[in-house]
Amino acid sequence: MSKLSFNQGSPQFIPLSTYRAYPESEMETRAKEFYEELSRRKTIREFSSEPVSRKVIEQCLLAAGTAPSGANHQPWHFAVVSDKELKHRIRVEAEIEEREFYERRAPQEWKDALAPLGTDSNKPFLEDAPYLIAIFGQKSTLMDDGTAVKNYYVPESVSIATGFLIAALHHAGLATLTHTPSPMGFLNELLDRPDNEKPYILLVVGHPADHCMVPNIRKKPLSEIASFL
Ligand code: IYR
Repeated sequence: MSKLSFNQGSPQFIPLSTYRAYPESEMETRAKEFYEELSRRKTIREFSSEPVSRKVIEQCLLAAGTAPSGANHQPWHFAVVSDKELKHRIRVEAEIEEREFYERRAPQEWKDALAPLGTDSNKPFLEDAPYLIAIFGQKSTLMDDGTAVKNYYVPESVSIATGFLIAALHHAGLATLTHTPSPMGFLNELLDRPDNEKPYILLVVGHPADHCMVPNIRKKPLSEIASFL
């Protein structure tokens, strides 16, 4: 019997009612259109401070929450930050780690790999963007009685939910940056998250700044990312 209220315990099955089938030609069109929509997404590093409706963010988080997860434990938490002072504190802490990374920790090979992206330790977007979403993975789920239930495939589950979130935000007309200051334990402290949670990604969300520039990079063609056996 599962202790988690969202899982029913002994198997309980209901008919699949949400699946939709399409004729083959429509499937091809839908697949192509979805690819075209996603291929317009670019990671940006120059955000405008134009406000974003909380409703849009909430709806996109619901989309992220539909992701599959190990044993349906949904081992994620999204800490949504819009408070100016808190964003400032996150920027200060992130830049400490980033300076350490760029000036000391990063091996030359890593710095060479980042050169085409033009990144450095200065992170103004952490204050410019209207929202920062810190994505935490939960090693265990804490029950009301204080006991902990182990979660499974946490990195996989959190990554899938993050992918859904990025796609949903893009679809809604927002831009993102998947920022990973490392280590980012400071997020637990600043955002008051418990020890069973580990920060995975700090997602920067908003509209692009006027005249936003992006690196001139490309995605690999199908032949380089897939094999059919
Ligand atoms: N976290 C650093 C470095 C960085 C690392 C990778 I891998 C990137 O794709 C981009 C940046 C930073 O945010 O600058």
